[in-house]
Amino acid sequence: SAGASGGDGGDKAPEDIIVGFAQVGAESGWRTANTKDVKRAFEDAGIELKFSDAQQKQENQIKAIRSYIQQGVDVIAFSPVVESGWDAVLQEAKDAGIPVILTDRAVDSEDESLYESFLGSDFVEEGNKAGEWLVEEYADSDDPVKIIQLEGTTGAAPAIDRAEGFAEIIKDESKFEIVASQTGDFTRAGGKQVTEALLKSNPDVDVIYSHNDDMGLGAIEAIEEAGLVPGEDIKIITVDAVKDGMQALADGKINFIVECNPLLGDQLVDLVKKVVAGEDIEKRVVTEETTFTQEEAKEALPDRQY
Ligand code: GYE
Repeated sequence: SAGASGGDGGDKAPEDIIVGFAQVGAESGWRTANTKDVKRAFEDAGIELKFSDAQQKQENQIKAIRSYIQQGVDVIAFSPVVESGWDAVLQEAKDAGIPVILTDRAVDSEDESLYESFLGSDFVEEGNKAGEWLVEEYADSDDPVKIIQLEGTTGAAPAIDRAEGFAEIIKDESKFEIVASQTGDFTRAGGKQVTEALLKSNPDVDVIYSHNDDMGLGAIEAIEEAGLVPGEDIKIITVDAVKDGMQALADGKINFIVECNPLLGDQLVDLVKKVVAGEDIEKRVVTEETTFTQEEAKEALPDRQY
């Protein structure tokens, strides 16, 4: 392929490769596990990793990417905080001959030559799985089911796709109604604050669908402070399956979790090596994931690493 296809030859030893990684931030347990795994994988591979944390701000990520271009790194990897607005900086990387690998989150650029590959989960599928559990859970009742949705960061691929995937499944049954949907920015504090406010305007809500565990954990605090029992008075579905989420699931406070795997480090290293060697890589690498019920969480918890 032309342009930023990487590789100044296939003979670069790992210790001669430099990768710049522009991380979203440290907003959630998922993110912490992801950062740790990426750092671990590059260290194991003996590849130098320059790491930056954008504190959930796109402008910081763009700055970090520009600085990696200036430093002439071999590969840039990043997890775009939002989907839009990357064309200019990606073009700069391409012009500099530096290949880019999207890690975890996607961009909406129409020109796919601006990046080599997108490694990460299928967020629409995750939303589907959340919806399917709900449909099954309420299969025997025709009563209305009122849902509050806690959205991830506005404009982020996982927020857009998890909403879409969920809506796709529940739309066929009129008893399901999303009575309120607001962003909690993927943080525990955000989830708590939004739930507190939305419980006041929707005291009869049945279900909370949260785009990640952390916001769901915040919602649990708000529900308990309102004198209600999470998992019983209000059912909770989340996405991620980090340890704190799994613990709450095992404790009966969350009802169902769709897994999103943060351990992308080894796959990223693999893609980096191939790109540097000038090999063709797949444009889309999807991570494999499962789901957990309360019983399954109890079984999985002792071995859960993150
Ligand atoms: O689900 C959430 C994190 O992009 C898949 O970002 C990731 C999401 C993850 O803040 O917890």
